[in-house]
Amino acid sequence: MRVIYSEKHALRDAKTELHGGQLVPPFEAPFRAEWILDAVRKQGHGEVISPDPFDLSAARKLHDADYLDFMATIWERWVAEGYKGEAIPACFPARRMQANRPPRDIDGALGYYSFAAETAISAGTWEAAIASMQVAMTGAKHVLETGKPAFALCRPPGHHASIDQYGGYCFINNAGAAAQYWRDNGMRKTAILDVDFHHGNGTQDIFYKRGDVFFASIHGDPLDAFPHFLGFADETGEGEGEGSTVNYPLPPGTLYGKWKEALKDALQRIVDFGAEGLIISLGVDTFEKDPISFFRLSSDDFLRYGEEIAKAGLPTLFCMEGGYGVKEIGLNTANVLTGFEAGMKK
Ligand code: OKP
Ligand code: ZN
Repeated sequence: MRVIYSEKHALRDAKTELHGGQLVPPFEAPFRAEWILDAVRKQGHGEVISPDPFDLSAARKLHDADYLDFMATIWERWVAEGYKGEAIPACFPARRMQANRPPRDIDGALGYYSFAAETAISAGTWEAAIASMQVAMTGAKHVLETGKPAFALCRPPGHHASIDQYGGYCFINNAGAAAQYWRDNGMRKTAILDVDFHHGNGTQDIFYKRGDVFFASIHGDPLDAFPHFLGFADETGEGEGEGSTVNYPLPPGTLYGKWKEALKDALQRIVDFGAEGLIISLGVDTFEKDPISFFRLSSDDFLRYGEEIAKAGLPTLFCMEGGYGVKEIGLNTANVLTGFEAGMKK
């Protein structure tokens, strides 16, 4: 399978993540992309290309202009402010406060344009985020032009990035940019299936009122897992998007059997919707040994579900999202791609 990768991911190398009351080295770190690239090569997915230099015009259809301006300038503003650490928000527009006036003050702006505090902004973060989006869009272009699948090795991930907020290690919605590319280049309907352990709140937010991009997510129940405040089964879309969002929140300890039922249901819904292409937000943090998640998929389960996805018979782009800590993130990612290719031949 064609792989798209950019060395610029390494520019996203924050030193801190707010975790358990401490500033720890981030779970979302450069080694992830290297381990994944090595493993996909090892399984023969060796045709690795660099991304095309796409500009932000697709991203502008997903994210608000003021959010993108904020993201482009926050690091230099933070440095000019004289702060010593990385940029971390500490005050948010919570219940019964007003969330309609972007503050002039930098601490206020950070809270306004984010929904969580674990993700520290550092030098190079924005450049890496743009490269990650380009990786996804280049993958989308490849799939559209050839009809063949592709793996966009995106880093940083994207599925938590909403219309106007970053968080959960995400800044630009990469899968969303890929879907937008398809829409702008002739596909009438597309679908994003998010199999990362965490709910794709950003992707859902972006497409919630749109009827042209179906969104399905299988994830840890928000009552038990990040991002906590979105991803419930009663969220089904709004307006033109009514019926084109579906969530499968699942409990701690979920094994492949139950997870696969959700996957099959989601794929059926996507086929019924009439999607002409499928984007998989591919997080491998559903793995039993993932350090921050609670599903129990084994490495072989990733092969199996890759095969299931191929049965939908759609032009498919895989966009990397999460998966942390253990060496198996490479194996598990490569297994999905290998399983998918095996399923295509059946
Ligand atoms: C990003 B992606 C750990 C709690 C979780 C943020 C998780 C972001 C996951 N201290 N914090 O969806 O894999
Ligand atoms: Zn995740």
